[in-house]
Amino acid sequence: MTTLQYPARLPCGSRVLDLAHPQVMGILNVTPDSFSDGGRFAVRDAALRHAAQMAAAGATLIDVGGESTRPGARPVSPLEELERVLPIVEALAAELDVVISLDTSTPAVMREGARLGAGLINDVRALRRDGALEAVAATGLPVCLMHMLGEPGNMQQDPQYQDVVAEVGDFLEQRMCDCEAAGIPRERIILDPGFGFAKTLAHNLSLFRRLEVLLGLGRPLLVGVSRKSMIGQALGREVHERLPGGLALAALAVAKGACILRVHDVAETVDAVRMIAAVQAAE
Ligand code: 7PJ
Repeated sequence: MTTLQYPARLPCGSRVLDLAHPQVMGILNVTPDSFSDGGRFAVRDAALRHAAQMAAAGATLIDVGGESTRPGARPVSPLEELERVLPIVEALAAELDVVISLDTSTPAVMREGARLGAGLINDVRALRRDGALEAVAATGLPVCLMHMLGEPGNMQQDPQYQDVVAEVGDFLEQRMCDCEAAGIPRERIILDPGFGFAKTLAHNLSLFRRLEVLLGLGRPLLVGVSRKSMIGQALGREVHERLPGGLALAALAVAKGACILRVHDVAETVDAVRMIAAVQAAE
């Protein structure tokens, strides 16, 4: 087993994450148009039930998102995002013993969500919206910085890299410096290469193959590949047929040192993680 380059305990508001062991983050979409669950969980009670199921299945984080990042998705106003997300955050924080992660790029959602009990900010735009660095600094919460070029609407228009791993690493290092300058210390940062964001299948596969290189940045890695089109394209599978491919990638990510897995299928992923732990605990 590799030794950690960072402290195992990550304070997330009122809770603490143990990064010495891989943690599973369950995805809770509260967008009516999310591609893989068709917005079925948009209704508040259904969202809460789904979150409780994921927590019971072993998720230690629940990632709440109110803005679809699917290419071509309708833009959501900050007010609409606040109205979708905040009641869910407040209810989850009161009811479940998990870290509530907020999948948002919107400063007002970051600030209000933190006030209502969120423990982590997860931003696919890596705090590049006006006011986002300041908002996260003010919350004192940890943040996941994800790599993406452009915006979700145009990111898949011919993305190009000379060396995808080096360029993703340079971007994340630069964003960490920008965070530090804004008063967000490195100790609060989680990094994510952003699979499927401004990347072709070949880029995604190269990045995954050399994922461990990003551990050199000295911060915990989050990997999100659940049901993504890189699995669909590699295997020729529809969204509902991508679990085996996703579990293979989850296991590989853990072997390469990732410590948070962002997934739809929590119970299955927790079993994969537990199986790896059982082998690693053997003599
Ligand atoms: C990711 C995310 C990811 C992080 C989405 C989807 C698209 N946040 N939000 N990493 N993906 N940190 O789930 O397919 O990969 S939305």
